[in-house]
Amino acid sequence: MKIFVGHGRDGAEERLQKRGVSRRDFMKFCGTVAAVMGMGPAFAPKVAEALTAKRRPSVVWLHNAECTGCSESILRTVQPYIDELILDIISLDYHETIMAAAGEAAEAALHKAVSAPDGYICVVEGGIPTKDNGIYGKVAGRTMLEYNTEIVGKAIATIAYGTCAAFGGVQAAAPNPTEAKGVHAVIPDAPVINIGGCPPNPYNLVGTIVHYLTKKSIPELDDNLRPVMFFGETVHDNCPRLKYFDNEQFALSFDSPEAKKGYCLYKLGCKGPYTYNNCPKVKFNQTNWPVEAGHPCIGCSEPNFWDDMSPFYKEAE
Ligand code: FSX
Ligand code: SF4
Ligand code: F3S
Repeated sequence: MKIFVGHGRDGAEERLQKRGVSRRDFMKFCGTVAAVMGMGPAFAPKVAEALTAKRRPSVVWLHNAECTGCSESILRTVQPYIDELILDIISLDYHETIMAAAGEAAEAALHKAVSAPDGYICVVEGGIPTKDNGIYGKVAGRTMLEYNTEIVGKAIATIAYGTCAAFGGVQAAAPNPTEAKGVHAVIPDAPVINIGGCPPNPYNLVGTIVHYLTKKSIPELDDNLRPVMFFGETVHDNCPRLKYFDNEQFALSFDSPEAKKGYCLYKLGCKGPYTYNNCPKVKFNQTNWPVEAGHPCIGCSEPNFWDDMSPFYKEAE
């Protein structure tokens, strides 16, 4: 698959059609985005309109300490057109993992994007190491701490995509040797939207961008700066196994007949009641999500989940 980074600004629909994405596929995608945002099907044409506008927001995408699963969750979508769509919605001017440019050319692209007169949206993946002035994470000779502070600081808004960027994530788990932190903790004055999840769901990213494009504002956020439209309910609230929880029918081992019957996984460690995310509704690749696949929710969209939600395979105390 060829990804175009820093491409021109003609109609998105036209470009998608050239790459084999039919109008039907596109409208289906817009309908799903509308549903994920909690809007009815009547909102789908508005989504389409926002996504096909000639002027798209310039996006600078930074990588810090992380596993890159957040980008992978977009790039490995089952339907090959979804990653094209997502990357086409935005004018992705700088993305360290997928851009073709390297070295000085990459640095020049970054400089051009951050100097653009219309401004830019920043998407950040990964936690920021802060110990010893940030020397444990560097890109192009500068610490992640330094360039995040500059680029996030100048952005119109920043989307901290994934639990690492939002809350520090795995590298911030005890003993956190690099004193890694989420974007908001490092740059508290910048407008930041947290999309929790390790990995996060790409539809929650698209929905946030569509909200910004259609309403010209950032969505309502919860106390952890996550959009309420995606993180307003717990995994447990919408779990298909909830009826078993209510009837106190629990699977006690993964290979038990009860597990096969779809009984509740609470006693096997499920943290769904304490975890705000829309996985049961949106699923990954519109196909499946941990609890439906037979695995307890480990609370991956919550701050400090590696420490606070573990041991993952033990009933919560
Ligand atoms: Fe973290 Fe993302 Fe988990 Fe991985 O970039 S949220 S470790 S899926 O990759 O940052
Ligand atoms: Fe709740 Fe988890 Fe049981 Fe689902 S499996 S009902 S999320 S405790
Ligand atoms: Fe994460 Fe739990 Fe969803 S582990 S992917 S929030 S089901």
